[in-house]
Amino acid sequence: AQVKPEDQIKYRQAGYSFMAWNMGKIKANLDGEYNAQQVQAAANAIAAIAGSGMGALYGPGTDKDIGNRKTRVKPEFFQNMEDVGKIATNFNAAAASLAKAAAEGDKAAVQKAFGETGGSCKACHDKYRAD
Ligand code: ASC
Repeated sequence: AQVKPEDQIKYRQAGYSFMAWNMGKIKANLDGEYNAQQVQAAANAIAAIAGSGMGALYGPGTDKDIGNRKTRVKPEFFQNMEDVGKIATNFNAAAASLAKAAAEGDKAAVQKAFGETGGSCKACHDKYRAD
């Protein structure tokens, strides 16, 4: 199915926003009282979205603002797809590790995988997101 460029941007932003909410919940659990069920639910949500094929939402026409949809993606993103692919693979692997650690209720492993997951978020932002 053909998804309009402005809708591709909308869906990818929705995915990142939903992951950010769940990252925040995991951080709150690591910083405060640890609720293994809540961490597992949040990690599963992140892993599912990370593994859902979001690369399909960076099609032609999604490199700049369109309609009333704004994007912060830099042109460099589309010029370095091999590097972007590596970051995405790292992100997906980290999110899968996070979900596995959460399922095992291993707080130390969650801490480590959470750091790796956030690190791969940041790696892409630093290179390919404006502001
Ligand atoms: C988050 C969030 C991000 C990443 C990033 C990690 O919770 O919203 O964009 O983690 O801050 O460095």
